[in-house]
Amino acid sequence: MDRNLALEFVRVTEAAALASARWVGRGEEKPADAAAVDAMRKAFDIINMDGTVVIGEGERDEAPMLYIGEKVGANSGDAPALDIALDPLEGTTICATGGVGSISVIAVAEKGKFLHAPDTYMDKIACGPAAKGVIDIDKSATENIHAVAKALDKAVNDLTVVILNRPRHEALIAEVRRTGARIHLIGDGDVSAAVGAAWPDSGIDLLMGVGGAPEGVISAAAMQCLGGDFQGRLKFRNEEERARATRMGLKDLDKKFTVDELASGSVMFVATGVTDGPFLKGVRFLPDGKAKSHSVVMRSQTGTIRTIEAFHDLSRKPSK
Ligand code: VTB
Repeated sequence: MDRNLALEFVRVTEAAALASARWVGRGEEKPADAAAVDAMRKAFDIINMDGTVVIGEGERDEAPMLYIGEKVGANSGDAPALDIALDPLEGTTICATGGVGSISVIAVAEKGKFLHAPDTYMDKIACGPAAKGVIDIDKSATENIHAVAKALDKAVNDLTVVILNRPRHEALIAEVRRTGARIHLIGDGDVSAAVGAAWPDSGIDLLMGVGGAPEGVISAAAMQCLGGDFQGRLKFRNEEERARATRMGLKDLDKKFTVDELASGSVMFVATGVTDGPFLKGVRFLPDGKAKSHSVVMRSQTGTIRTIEAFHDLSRKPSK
């Protein structure tokens, strides 16, 4: 995969982040998301690739743009065939409320290297490089917390676990509290939280609990670049969801997926902050029609992590 592409993709997440950042705190999720989708879709057209969306805004009949299976990129004929996992605005509610950790994100892999995850739930666990190999989603939260604390050479009560604040996590939260570990409850945005677990100085050591499966694949791509670890298991609420997973080609619906089974080969992860979060700052609108964005570009092949602060003159953007 051409390494220069990684730097091209940052334009795509920047465009989506700048567009949705206009909607921060306005209490409207749909237009915020639509702005991000529209900007991301347009920005893809300038990239020379034969891209296929494998994790996107939904199935073809439910999403007008960036649906699963949609072709993206200006394919000049000899362009690389790539699979794209994207979320133009991960954390629409965060954006609508001006909360913490909404991002625009794209992960890219060679053909067939992402799990084609259905839009169901996934039980997840994620940690940073120092604890890679010690987590196991089949073990109890208590066992995982003790294993991670040991790997990080920290006392358990110095560990911070991020969990989505949902009624379904009542028992998990109670168990984690019993271990003495600290908990950071989040309203949404478990991609930011998963990346945070592998990001130095984010204040997050571990992510646990059930979130979206598409977000799990995107998080796994980030972990491949950062050297962190991730495991997931799909969670279905009903037979319709199980049928959807089967339709997408999954055989063992109860399988424990390792990070390598979710995202493998040469992977790229590119994200731009919409609101401030554990690893990225949000968009700042500056005087004179300018704006500043903060992005990260990472590749699994080399492990290089670039953060990019960009100053934009919005009056000179081609889409204007
Ligand atoms: C999480 C969260 C996302 O979906 O994956 C969540 O990180 C899971 O769904 O930001 P529920 O809201 O039903 O718990 C999001 O909130 C939105 O994609």
